[in-house]
Formats: sequence, C-alpha cells, structure tokens
Amino acid sequence: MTTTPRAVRRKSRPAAQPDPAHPLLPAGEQIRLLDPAGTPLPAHPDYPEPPVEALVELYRRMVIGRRFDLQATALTKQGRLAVYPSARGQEACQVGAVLALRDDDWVFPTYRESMALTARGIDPVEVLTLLRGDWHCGYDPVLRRSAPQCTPLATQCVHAAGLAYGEAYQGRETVALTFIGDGATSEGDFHEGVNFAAVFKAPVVYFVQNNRYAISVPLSRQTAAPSLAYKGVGYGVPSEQVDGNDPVAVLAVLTRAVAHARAGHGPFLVEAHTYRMEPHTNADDATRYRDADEVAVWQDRDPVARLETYLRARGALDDTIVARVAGQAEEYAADLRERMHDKPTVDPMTLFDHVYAEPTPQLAEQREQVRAELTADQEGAA
Ligand SMILES: Cc1ncc(C[n+]2csc(CCOP(=O)(O)OP(=O)(O)O)c2C)c(N)n1
Ligand SMILES: [Mg+2]
Repeated sequence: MTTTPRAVRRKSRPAAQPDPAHPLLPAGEQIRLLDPAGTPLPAHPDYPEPPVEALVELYRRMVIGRRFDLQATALTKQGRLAVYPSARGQEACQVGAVLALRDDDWVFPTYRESMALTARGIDPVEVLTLLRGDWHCGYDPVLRRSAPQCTPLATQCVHAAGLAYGEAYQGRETVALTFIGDGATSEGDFHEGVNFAAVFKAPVVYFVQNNRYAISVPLSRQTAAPSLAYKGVGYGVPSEQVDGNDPVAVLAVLTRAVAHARAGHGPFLVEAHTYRMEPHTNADDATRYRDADEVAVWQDRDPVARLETYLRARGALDDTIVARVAGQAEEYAADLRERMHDKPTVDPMTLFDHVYAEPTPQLAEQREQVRAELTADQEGAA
C-alpha cells in the first residue's frame, strides 16, 4: 500500500540574528573617544586612551603634517611638483597610523600617504621624488621600513601580506600596516591580500581610510555594505570602525589592532570614517561632484582643532606650546620650499636599469628609442 506523504508542519521561529558578541564583528557605531567639539566621551572598555605624551606628539606631527600638505599643494601651483594628492582632513589617520607602529614595523602606503611618510621621519624631499616625476621612489624602502607609494590600487595589500608572512616565518615580530582607500576595497587585490593574510595568520593591519570618495565616485556607488569593516569579517578577520577625525580614537584603535597582529593572532582590519577636504589631486575639480555644504560639515569635524581643544582642556597644551609647534611647522615648510627649488639631476636612462636582472629584447629596444630621442633633443638644442 502506498501512502501519500503528509506535509510536515513546522513551527515558525524568529529569523536568525547575528550574534552581537561575535568577536570578528565591528562595533555597530564608530569608536569615538572625543566628540566632534573635542570634549571627552566616557572611557571605552576595549580602547583605553593613549598616554597624554603620545597625544601631544600626535598633535605636533599633525600640525607639521598639515603644513607639509599645504606646502606640497602650493608647489604644484609653482610647477615644482607634477601632482599632489592632498591628505588635508585626514591628519588623524595619517599620523595616528604611524604612531601606532614601532620603527621596525613596515608601512605600505598609497599615493595619498605622503603625510604619513613624512610623519615617520622620512625627508619630505625624498618623499616627493615620485610626485615630482623624478624617480619611482626617493627613499630607501628597506632602510625606512616603508614600501614605495603605490598608485595601482590595492596592490600594496598583497605586498603587505607577503612581507608580514615572511617576517613572521623568520621569527620576527614585525607588523605591516597597509593603507587603503574606500574605493580600492572593491579591487581584487584587496580581497586576495586580506584572504591570504587571514589564512596564513600574517601580522597585517589593513587600515581603510574611508574618505567617502574614489575620485568622483561617492561611497554610495562603491558599496552597499553598512561598513567597509564588514569586508574583513567574511575572511575571518576581526574588524573595527573608528571615527577617523577623532585622533585619540584612531590611535587607540590602531594600537589595539597592531598589538593583535604582533601577538600572532593574524590580521586586523580598521575602517576609519574621514573626509578629504581637497580635491582628489591638484588636477581634479571637486566642485563638479560634491557641494560646499557637505564640505562645510566636515570642516566642523576638523581633527587638528578637535585634538587641540581636548589637550588644552587637559592642561597638556597652552599658547606657548601651540606657538612653538606652529613655528616648527613653518620652518619645516620653508626648508622644503627651499630645497624643492633645487633642480634635480636625473638621467632618464637609469629608468631602465632596475626593471629586470637581464633586460628583455623589448626593453632594450625601448631603451635605444629613448637614447635616440635624447640625443636628437641635445642636437636640436645645440
Ligand atoms: C588598478 C587601478 N585602477 C584605477 C586607478 C585610477 N585611480 C587612481 S586613484 C583612484 C580612486 C581611488 O579611491 P580610493 O581608493 O577611495 O582612495 P583615495 O584616492 O580616496 O585616497 C582611481 C580609480 C588606479 N590607480 N589603479
Ligand atoms: Mg577614497
């Protein structure tokens, strides 16, 4: 006898909810230790406030960093720099990241990170060599533990994973921090880098500066994710989001992220919510894709003013110290201006020297082409 199966009646149950205590998930809100006016918020259980001396040094380097940035933009207008992607407005991220690291840790910067590199103590003229169009990189990456600034988006994410894995493999406690923009988190290399680092427990901090634009593409056209920090969770990487214009919170969150990586727990991803106040580069016109009201909102969240207000209220800054720091920033800019007026001696033929150990026939052909053009130029000038 055959029986007709009866429909199984299931009781309905509430939809599955993500476990809020899941250790990989970022907090639902940006971590913030100062409000936008610079008033301290209640202490955070997971992110203790960094020591006040570190915050004063953060302030000093942010002020110098901002002055450097302004000077670099001016140099483009004077024809001394080919191009400059400004980081004005992102000072808390640029400097906070550097201060969270040890000198023997590595950074993997993009074109946007000139300020971070100078905050690391690299000579600004060496940093600007790339943007002046003189050479691929003006500083010694191994000596400065800083990779060349990357223009191909997100490729540095893979480099950082490889270097960090290699360092750990050799028993060293190096951490690699890689900067990456919001737009570049859509690139395959970002995902491959994070995945590799997660699987092989490479000590990398992926530091996403979400400045809300990829040139003219706004965040709303870049991702549907509620936070870019969610992109780490899918790969098994603990992630956090922080107010990127709160310097105290940026340093606190990155300090913890770096400690996590150094302790051998693998990578950590931090999304910092920030804003670039200037156009993408000096060659861009930002008024074509964003309005002045939006920029004004972010002007009110200025990270330098925010930290200054807080440190003054704590008695760690006064008019004398503020004036001294401003003086140091002016000296820094004047020295840079002066030295950028020196015309560098660059031999274009050296461009071919370090591409391959054994040059390919194509490269040799291109080398000859350039040599012929240079000789023709010289003969024309004579
Ligand atoms: C692989 C690749 N694709 C496209 C570009 C062109 N490009 C240069 S910067 C940029 C926007 C990147 O935006 P984001 O990652 O948010 O960084 P931000 O410039 O805002 O710091 C694009 C598309 C590039 N450099 N490399
Ligand atoms: Mg961006």
